[in-house]
Amino acid sequence: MGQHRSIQKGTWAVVLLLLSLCTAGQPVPDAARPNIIVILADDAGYADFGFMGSQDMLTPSLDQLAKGGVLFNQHYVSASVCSPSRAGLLTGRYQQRFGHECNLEPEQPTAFDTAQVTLAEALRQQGYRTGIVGKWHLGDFPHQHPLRNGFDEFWGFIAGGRSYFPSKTEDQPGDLRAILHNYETVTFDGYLTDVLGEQAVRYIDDSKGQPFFLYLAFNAPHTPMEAKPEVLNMFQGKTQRPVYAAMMYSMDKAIGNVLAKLKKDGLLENTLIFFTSDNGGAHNNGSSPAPWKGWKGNEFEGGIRTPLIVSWPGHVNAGKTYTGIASSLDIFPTALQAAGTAGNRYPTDGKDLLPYLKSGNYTLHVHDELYWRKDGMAAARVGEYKVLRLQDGQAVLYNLQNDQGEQQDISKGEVKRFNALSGKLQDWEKLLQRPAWKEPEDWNKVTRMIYEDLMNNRPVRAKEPKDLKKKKNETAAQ
Ligand SMILES: [Ca+2]
Repeated sequence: MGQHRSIQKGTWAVVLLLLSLCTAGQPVPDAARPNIIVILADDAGYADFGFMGSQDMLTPSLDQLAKGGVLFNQHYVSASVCSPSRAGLLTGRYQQRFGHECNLEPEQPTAFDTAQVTLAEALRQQGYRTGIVGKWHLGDFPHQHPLRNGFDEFWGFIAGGRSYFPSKTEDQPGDLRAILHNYETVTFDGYLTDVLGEQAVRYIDDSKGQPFFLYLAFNAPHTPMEAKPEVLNMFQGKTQRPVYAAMMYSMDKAIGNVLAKLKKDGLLENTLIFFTSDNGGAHNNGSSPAPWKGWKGNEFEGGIRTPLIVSWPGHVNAGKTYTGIASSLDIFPTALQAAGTAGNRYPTDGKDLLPYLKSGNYTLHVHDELYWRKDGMAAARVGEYKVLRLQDGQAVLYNLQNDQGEQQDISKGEVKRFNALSGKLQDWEKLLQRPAWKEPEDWNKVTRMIYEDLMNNRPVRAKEPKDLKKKKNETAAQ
């Protein structure tokens, strides 16, 4: 009897064990664990997309994505240049909090602060497979490598830019522009933007059976301006900027291939997709800053305001425009919340967008206050007002509600408001670390000149350091 009982007990133990194994192996319901894809363009102009009304850019895949999701037209990135914007996006924190204020030159040992939790790290903790395809630009020391910062797989390059075609000089082991697959230098054939799309599709294929995070960081349409000849032909004579248009079209096509892959595998419904550009259009790639003032490198609207598409069929409405203020810092907590974890477990400056997307009131500001600073040049957006301030205290105040072009400085007429915003900006700066590195002095000088000229509504004297030299030579020749 006793023996019988213990056999019974043993049987139950096995059954319970099997049951518990079954439960442990059972995936969390699909809806709670969507795949997450963040797609980043590099230096694209705010309105240079079909879905933003462009007449000469062809972006049918992104237009489709926007149609199936929500378009934020008052979305800001956290920096006006590549590296700090990516540091903010991937951590969900104002990157100046950890010294990542300036753009990144090679060989900066204090670049990306690896103590920060990246979105990849946080999602990996939730059981996600994590991959980056494309441009890193967060540091080139071994500890700053994507695989040391939360990514399971890396196919791309470490530098801030590179040729779109295989290059004898760039595709060399040890060159920061060379393509790496994880730690190994690899070669590629054809046009890089196409290949990034192919690698993204391959990564999705390899991720079968596991929720995945894909950070697809294109270098298009950043310089060098290089298009595929057959795509360039499509745009010759049809636009003033055929190379840029061709590069945008190729990026859109690569994104289209990723979307087609998701559709084919039945994953589109269960994938949360974000698309934006890391900063506004640059002065040297054919992008247009319209309808804004400023461009990449400064904190007028043209440098920091980029369209954001959020797509998650069944969870996020289709074909809507969100006009309230949002930030690229919101991607981190939104993705984590969607992945079934509380986004606020991490010290983020962003906010979960999902409640705002479900609210039905798409005019609500997700942020009443947003702040920027690069190399001492800073800005604050508080409600409809925006202050921009240089190191020496020169500052302007705009009311964006009736002056979206930032033309009328009202700081003298609205002294109280000007002082309040300036005070808020200073309070925010108290939270920040000193920049862990600075930008080259000639760039700092040119950027300050650009601010002064734009603040005074006059033509800019220089857009990059080489313009200063040109000017000097012209003056000497006169
Ligand atoms: Ca950029």
